[in-house]
This record gives sequence, structure tokens and C-alpha cells, in this order.
Amino acid sequence: MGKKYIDLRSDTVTRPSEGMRKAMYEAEVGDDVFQEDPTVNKLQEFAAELLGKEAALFVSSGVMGNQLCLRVHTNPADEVICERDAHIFQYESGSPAVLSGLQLMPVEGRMGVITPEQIEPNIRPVSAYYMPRTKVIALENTHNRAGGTVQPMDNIVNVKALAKKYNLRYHLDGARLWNASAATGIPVKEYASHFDSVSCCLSKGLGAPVGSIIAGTKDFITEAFRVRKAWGGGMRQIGILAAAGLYAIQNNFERLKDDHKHARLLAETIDEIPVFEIDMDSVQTNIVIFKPLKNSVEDVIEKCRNEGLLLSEGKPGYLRAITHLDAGYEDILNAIKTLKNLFK
Ligand code: TLP
Repeated sequence: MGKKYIDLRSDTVTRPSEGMRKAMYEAEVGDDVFQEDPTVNKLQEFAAELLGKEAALFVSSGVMGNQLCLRVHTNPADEVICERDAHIFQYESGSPAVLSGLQLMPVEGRMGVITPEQIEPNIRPVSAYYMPRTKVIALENTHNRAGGTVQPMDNIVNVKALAKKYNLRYHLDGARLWNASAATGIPVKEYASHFDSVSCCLSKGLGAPVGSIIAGTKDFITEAFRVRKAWGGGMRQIGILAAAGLYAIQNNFERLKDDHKHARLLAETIDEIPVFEIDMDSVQTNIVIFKPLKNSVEDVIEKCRNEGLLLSEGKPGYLRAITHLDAGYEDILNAIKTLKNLFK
């Protein structure tokens, strides 16, 4: 990039640290299509244990993780209920339709949360042969577009009861489940225990260069392994990538709390700038979503970029800043200075 930027566009922009690169260099590898890569197997066993599931599978991305889970849970023409701003609905390139022949039923939530009362009227009656069949309820924790909000545990449990009542599968897009856990102190295992399947990214706040983990029952993961291969996702000596993932979980999970403090600091400044509007209640983890009242989103992005600060669009009409392990305290102070100089 040449010029040094403070890059808060996403927590996906981090680069592998020296320690991580060393772990990758030293990783023992084998052919993972034969399930013979010792480092991949170690990561999968470690992740299954951490998430309290029978088995786990290392996959290339968050999108692949979510889509594999949806595929294994469903048949073509089934329907998946999710929140209107869910990643699977907004940002996965329509892949539920393309890869699995699915239709999504988005339900408008509040701060990313949909309650049983909101969900239940959207469940199709089994007798209605002329309607799609509801098969899955999917939640997102933390919820990206809502501003990194954490799903309240009582609602997770209540929605699970609803899923059970209608014999629906329950999926969690836990791309940033690590952040939810760091914010609440609730172990990822406890969150995951309520879902049939969970997908967690290693390449976001944890700082790995690539990869996600999905977890579920042994049978579920066996089927996901088969579909991953069919989708061209069977890779060979990927222990070098799994080593980064293992390193990420073991070394970068605890420090997510720093990212949350940084996001709070940034949000407090934004809250003091009259040309921005921010819902401080939504700032619960490492994402800050705010609305420019005078300038367009593009204009703010451009002005900040000229001063060395990179932001992104959070959703139409809104800006997004995400804190992560490559943006330290000094960087956040500089970002704050830039925003104040430009807009206050
Ligand atoms: N989110 C990306 C963009 O796609 C918006 C980001 O910069 O935040 N679930 C959630 C909740 C996500 O936020 C993302 C990525 C994914 C799934 C997909 O992960 P990848 O990009 O690894 O396929």
C-alpha cells in the first residue's frame, strides 16, 4: 500500500504475526483429503472440544462454513429463517439459492435479535404443500450489521425451544462468536451447546490469514466433509493454514477484550461529533456502526482515506469501523484525532 494506513475496514485485514508465521513454518503436514494432515486433525479436535461438539471441520471461509451447514441441514426448496441484516442474507452472494436451492425468509429484528414471537408467524404450516418448507432457523452472534451486538442467552434458549417445537434445525453464524464470549464471559461452548451447527471464523478478530471451523455431530460433519469435497473445498497440505488457526485461538482469543475497549473509545468520540449519529447501545464488541448526517458515506470514507484512516460502509447509509489486533491503542488515538480534525 505504500503509505501507512490505519485500517479499520474490517477485522479480516490483519496479517499473520511472527509467532503465527513460525507456527505455520513448523507445522507438520499431510494430505487432508485423505484426512492425514496431523495439524488439521489437531485443529479440528481442539475446536470440537472447545465448542463442545462431537466433531469439527476446517473450511476455507466463513461463507463456506455457513453454506455447508445450510446445505447439510436442508433439501432444495426448503426455507431458512434469519434476521433481515444477517450475513447469510446480505453478503453471501445469493449462495443459499445457488448451492443448495434454498429460499431465505428474512425477519426484521432489533439490534440483530429476532424473538420467538417474531419468528413463529413465519414458520410455514407443514400441511401447506404449496409453500416452501421451513427447515432452519439461523442466528448470528455477534451480529455484524447490527454493530457487533451480542445475542442475549435467554433469547437463544427461547428460539431453540421454538425450533424444537417445529422440528427445525438451529444454526449459528458465529463468525465472531469469540467476540461475544470475550464480551460476556460466557464460554463459546455454552453458546454452541444450543445449536445443531455452528460456524466460527479464524480469520477475523483472531488474526489467522484464512479459515473457519464448523462444528456439529459426527454424522453432520461427515456429510459436510463430503459436500466440501464436491464444492472443490478439499485441500491437501493445509496444515500450514490450520497451524495459523490453532495459534490464533490459543494466543489471540484473550486479547479481544482490548479490541472491545478500543471500539468503545472510538464510539465515544463519534458520539461527541454532531455530524455523526451512533447508537451507543449497539457498541458491545469490536464493531462501530454510525451514520453521517451531513456527508455521504462515500465522502466520509474518502476524506478519512486522505488522512490515512480506512473505514468501510456498514450498511447502506452507515459507516463501519472495526478494531482488531493490528490496530493498537496509538492507532485508535490517531483515528480519533483524524475524525475530530475532519468533522468536529
Ligand atoms: N464479513 C465481512 C464482510 O463480508 C462483510 C466483514 O468484513 O465483516 N458471517 C459474518 C457474520 C461475517 O461478518 C462474515 C464476513 C462472514 C460470515 C463470512 O466470512 P468470510 O468472508 O470469511 O467468508
